[in-house]
Amino acid sequence: MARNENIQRTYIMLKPDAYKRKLMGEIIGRIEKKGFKITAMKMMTLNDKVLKEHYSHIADQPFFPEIEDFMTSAPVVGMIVEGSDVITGMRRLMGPTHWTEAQPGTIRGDYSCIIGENLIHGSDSIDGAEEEIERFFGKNA
Ligand code: IDP
Ligand code: MG
Repeated sequence: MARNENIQRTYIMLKPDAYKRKLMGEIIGRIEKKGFKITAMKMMTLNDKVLKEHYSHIADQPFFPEIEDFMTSAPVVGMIVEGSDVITGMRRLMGPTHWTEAQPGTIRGDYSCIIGENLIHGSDSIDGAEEEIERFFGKNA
């Protein structure tokens, strides 16, 4: 690796639509092929409590009950992903939140056409990533 690389880690989560549509392998493959390193991975089913914490910034939105139903409807796969500028890098690989804005070639641009069901979560800041990693993998992760 080059010297000036800004190694970070991020919390990535494949949402229930990835599980139901059997797109988990495809998405994990894209992360691996990009060159980022998956250092932890687990499948789990979320409950309302952890979801409210994870999505506290949208918990008062009118669409939140739908998100809650969707996010608890099937397993998710949580991952810690490591690499140079991986927080921004993963957000680029994912594409923007709204599929109408996501370019083909991105995960959301290629596979999503429903706003709430956009396949993948990725942390949006260093502090956010550390908080989410602790939430889903514990303090010592
Ligand atoms: P992000 O996942 O791209 O970081 P956030 O703004 O953190 O986007 O929102 C969390 C999730 O809430 C989104 O991924 C999406 O599934 C859902 N969401 C955001 N805005 C809307 C909306 O306007 N309608 C329905 N669902 C939404
Ligand atoms: Mg977000």
